[in-house]
Amino acid sequence: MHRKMRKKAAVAILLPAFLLASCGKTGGQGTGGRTVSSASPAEGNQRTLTIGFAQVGEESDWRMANSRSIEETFTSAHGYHLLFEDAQGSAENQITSIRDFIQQGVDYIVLEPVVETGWDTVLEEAKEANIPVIVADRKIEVKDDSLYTAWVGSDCLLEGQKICQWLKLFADARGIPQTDLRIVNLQGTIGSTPQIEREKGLKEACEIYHWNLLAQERGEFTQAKGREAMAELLASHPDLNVVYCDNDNSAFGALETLQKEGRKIGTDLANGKVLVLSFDGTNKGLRCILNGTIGCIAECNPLHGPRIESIIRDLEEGKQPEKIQYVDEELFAADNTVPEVSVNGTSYPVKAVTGQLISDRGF
Ligand code: GYE
Repeated sequence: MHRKMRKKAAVAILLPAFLLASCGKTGGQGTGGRTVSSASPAEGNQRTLTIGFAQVGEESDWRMANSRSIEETFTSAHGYHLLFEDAQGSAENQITSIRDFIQQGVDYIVLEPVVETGWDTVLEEAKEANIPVIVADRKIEVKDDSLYTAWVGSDCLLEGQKICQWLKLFADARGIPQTDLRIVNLQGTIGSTPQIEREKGLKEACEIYHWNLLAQERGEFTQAKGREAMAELLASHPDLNVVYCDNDNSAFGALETLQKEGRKIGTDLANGKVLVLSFDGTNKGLRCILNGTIGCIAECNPLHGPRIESIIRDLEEGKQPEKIQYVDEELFAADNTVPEVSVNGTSYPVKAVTGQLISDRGF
């Protein structure tokens, strides 16, 4: 009851701040630290919204861009007090942070979960405390969907399906029999949505096109683990010719190892090159497409700050946001050998990477 009253008051007084924000006020700078931004709304005396944000960690370029997007969105100048907690890759730490947020009586909890399961109890506690929970990036699997208000993030299954469709059509275009594809998978954090869904896309395609999935090894979404996992895979499967990396950073590690081991890297499978595929499309990832070391990248967009803010704005205005919100994403390759891919009846163009395209992007 008490919370409802507070929320109503906020609707009336926060609106002008949001309108101002959409009239060209800049996003402001990050908090400069990893914990708290100072609590002073820029305009008038409207109530500051306290946001408890439970972040996964700092494992990848994607994650760093995602954290920046959050910090640049939830600034004190825009009427927010951001409590930013970095879980260093541990779901346990995230549970502790959520309990702290509840204790502190934050207005909203934003969770980017490490893995999909294990959230029921702590989110019931948030619900009892009447604190809305917004889930972003990775998904959660809970018995009761009312434990979170909305989710925004990527369709990682679609990303996997798109990149597999590209590989299929690329092999066709180059006259490589599908059965000649010998694939290894560098897996992201086991039990996380991108790992689960990108693997599903790959395994579906292996069934349909009779690809050989030689092995899977944990790359943990990091460059260091990607490097190590690639060394093991090369030792046990020297005949591999495609590396399906669950993100750009594990691909960077894989590339280092392939180079060190003297393997030829590129799209020319017929001449013994190893074809590397990846997800994210960070600046550095796209530059690898330009220099010929990554063949294709399915974009995974990390700029969730404004998307989460728009959900919070809806809630503050008494509107019901869409429960599940997918982000539109692109597919990148060096050229138009494959002009488009088609998944479940929808066509997606393949974008040829240029220097201009890279410098125009926000991450
Ligand atoms: O692909 C990877 C990051 O959860 C979608 O996590 C995100 C993934 C992203 O570390 O680079």
